[in-house]
Amino acid sequence: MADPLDDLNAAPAAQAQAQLADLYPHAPWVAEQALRSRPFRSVADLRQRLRQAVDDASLDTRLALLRAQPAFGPLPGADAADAERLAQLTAQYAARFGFGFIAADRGPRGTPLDGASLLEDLSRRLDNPPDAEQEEALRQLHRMAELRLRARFGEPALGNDIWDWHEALSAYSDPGYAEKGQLTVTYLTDAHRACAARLSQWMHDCGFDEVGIDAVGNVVGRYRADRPGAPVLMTGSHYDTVRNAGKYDGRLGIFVPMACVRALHRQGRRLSFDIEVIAFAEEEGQRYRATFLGSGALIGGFNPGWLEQKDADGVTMREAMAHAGLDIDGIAALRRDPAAYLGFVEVHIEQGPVLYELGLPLGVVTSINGCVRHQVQILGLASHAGTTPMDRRRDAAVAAAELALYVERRAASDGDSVGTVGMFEVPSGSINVVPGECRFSLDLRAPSDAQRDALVDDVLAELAAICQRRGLRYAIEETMRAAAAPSDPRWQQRWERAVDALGVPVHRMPSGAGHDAMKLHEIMPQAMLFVRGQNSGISHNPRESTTSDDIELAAQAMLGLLDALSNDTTT
Ligand code: HGY
Ligand code: MN
Ligand code: MN
Repeated sequence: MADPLDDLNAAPAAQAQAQLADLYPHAPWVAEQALRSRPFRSVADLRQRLRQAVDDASLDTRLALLRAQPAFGPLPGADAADAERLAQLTAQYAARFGFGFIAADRGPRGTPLDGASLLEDLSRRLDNPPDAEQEEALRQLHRMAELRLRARFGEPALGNDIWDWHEALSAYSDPGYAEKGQLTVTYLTDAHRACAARLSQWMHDCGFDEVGIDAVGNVVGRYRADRPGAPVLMTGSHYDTVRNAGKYDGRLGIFVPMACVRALHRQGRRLSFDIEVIAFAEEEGQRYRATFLGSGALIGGFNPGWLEQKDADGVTMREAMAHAGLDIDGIAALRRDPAAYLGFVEVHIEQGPVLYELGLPLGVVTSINGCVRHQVQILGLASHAGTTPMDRRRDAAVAAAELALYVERRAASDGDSVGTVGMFEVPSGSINVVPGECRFSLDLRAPSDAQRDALVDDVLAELAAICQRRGLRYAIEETMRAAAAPSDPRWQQRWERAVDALGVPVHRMPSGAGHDAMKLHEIMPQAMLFVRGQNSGISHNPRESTTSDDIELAAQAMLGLLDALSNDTTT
């Protein structure tokens, strides 16, 4: 059967134009401009050329493109009230932005969106600043063109399956969250263990030769090489989540390699190395303060002191592990011998807006920011809110708030550091009591360890100064320290070549988020691939999203990397 892309590349200009004319309604110039770049290397290349044609156009031309689009509607399944609300909101929208509401009517999987989602999206986008909304409307046009191209060039089959796996796994959530339709899977809860069982089953179904759950709850799948005693490529990410999380953080880095192994298995192919896919049991440090526990155990970094840490219900990690049937004595043996490994690669959703705003599906990570976290307790004096004069208070919460403002100023002053007070609590506080105690967290990050440590030193010095000035005491515990992890140049280049081979522009970028790769970095070379997040890349939030088209490209990139590695006799 002829390849439709070859046909498009070979077609006379008028015929090629006719084939693409409906991609951007009432704007044939977009396809015309893109066709000047023929031959397209891939459908991804075609999509980028179409996007580039719009990006290269003048502001007036882009506005005219938006204004030329047909009116939005009708809402699927809308009743009279919805139709009325749609009419009102679209009128407000047009008055505010000067063009009609534009939205892809199919979601990240390519399936139809319901009326409620579309109305919610319209209502949310009404709050956008005009220039940001113009960019968003153009992104919607590109997404509609991408969906139309599926009709000609086929569905993203791998991407759709991977997307569906995320949906299925998100059915498991911890009590207190599941009932609210929220996704929270913390270390060794029943939901967490159900995820491990499901992942094990899927790995078996994908054709892994060995699948097991190790002594800390990692799910480990091994797909053997074409020869005995071959080196191992490790890949994977975490399956635990933050509270009220998105579905893709961590999990995308498990499912993409699983789908690659499934593809190899279906083709009856073996590579020159074993592939070890690991679903790390704990990275987020939500139930217990320990973080990167799953990947840390593989580098000999499991701290036995963690076993006595207690969760919010007073359950120790030791008790949770025993309840889960894990063999604590087997933890030390999990340490991997680096000599047996080629390296570690991780696919992860970007968790930020860079790729979304650049209009790129993939990014190659150059370095992962270093991070230090603390838990802090400030102690003052609880006293009557009505009778304690303002100059006689020892208010622990105000001191913590003063430090939080300092963290914001000080981190911003570096330009590329970040500082967050993510947890902030007045234990047993009352509306009419001056807070005598305040507990809060510190999360400080920077692209290099030296910059990170300078930030930490300054913040801790300010904490001491504030407490000194206000007559307060404080206690502080460092709960995590992860070194900045620059990508190994050879492995970064492997990702770059794999992305380039897809006809996707290679974009290099740092990671502000921490990842399991920074743990494996301590014993073997590593590099990561980022996948664009939808909704401006929001993450650690239920609106986290990615399309099956972008997931497809990530899977194809990984397959390309695996193939190239298998043929690379220098490894
Ligand atoms: O916090 C982080 O950077 C990661 O998501 N655990
Ligand atoms: Mn995370
Ligand atoms: Mn993550």
